[in-house]
Amino acid sequence: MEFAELEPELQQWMRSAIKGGQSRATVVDALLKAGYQPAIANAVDQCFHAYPPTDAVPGTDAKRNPVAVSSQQNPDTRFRAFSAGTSKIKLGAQQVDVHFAIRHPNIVLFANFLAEWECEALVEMSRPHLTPSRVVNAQHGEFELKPSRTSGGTHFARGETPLIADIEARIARLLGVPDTHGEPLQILHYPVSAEYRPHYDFFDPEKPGNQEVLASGGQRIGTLIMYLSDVESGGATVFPNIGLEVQPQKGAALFFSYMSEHGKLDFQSLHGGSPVLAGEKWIATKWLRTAEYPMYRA
Ligand code: PD2
Ligand code: ZN
Repeated sequence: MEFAELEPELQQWMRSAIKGGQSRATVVDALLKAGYQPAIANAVDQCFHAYPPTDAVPGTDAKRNPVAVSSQQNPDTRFRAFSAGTSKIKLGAQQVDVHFAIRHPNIVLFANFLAEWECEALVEMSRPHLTPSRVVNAQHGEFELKPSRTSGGTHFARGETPLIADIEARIARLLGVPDTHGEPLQILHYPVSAEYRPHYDFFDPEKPGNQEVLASGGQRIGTLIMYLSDVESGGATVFPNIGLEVQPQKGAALFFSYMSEHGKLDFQSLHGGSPVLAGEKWIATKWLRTAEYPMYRA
């Protein structure tokens, strides 16, 4: 079966799956499950040849990522490398400091990423629009309410307001990934007792219910959690496999990544948001993908 003879929609799906970092086996498997004949594998090979997945590696475009190219790239991830003690990374009006940096898994805590007024503006924009947070069911792909995630949330399309566009440009400059690789900005609110139990932010590529989310923008490769409030008690972001707990601090941002340039997923990135015991917790989360994330998913 020839790639050129396939329906344009199927060609497009195949190209974005490959560009998004999906392996040959995963793409072929998804097509077989969808009812295509084994000869489809030939078309997949032709597509791999014509649109190699290396096109998807972000952070290498000098014009779009001036900060990234002037600094060291982390050999284990698709993002810049950061060292503890680096201070005053100038990003527009904000001067960001590296509070700590861990290599395996790759986790960096930045201080001063957001100004206080930006945190407060994001909270006020979101407060009237909160709905219960959902998780994607890896078996059938539906978004479901689950006791494992009890925050409320809302989201904003890329560049939806000047403030959001500015923050997204800051994230792109800091991490070295184009803003087009970002999902819509999620704003999450945790009242007392709300939590997000330990999970991975990447999608298991073997699970049928994840194929649709993977087809738009490819795999998730990194997460930036921006703390919009302090929390009186509880509410830490925890990494149970490495015994790390990060207490929210208004304006700080926690970055972690979990997919190498070769597509290897890091299972040490298991993380959660522990229950809020007193006060409330507000965060903004930006999830980053291997490839461009379509605007219409906002
Ligand atoms: O609220 C958190 O600390 C948290 C924990 C785990 C947020 C996320 N995951 C997330 O937004 O993915
Ligand atoms: Zn998470």
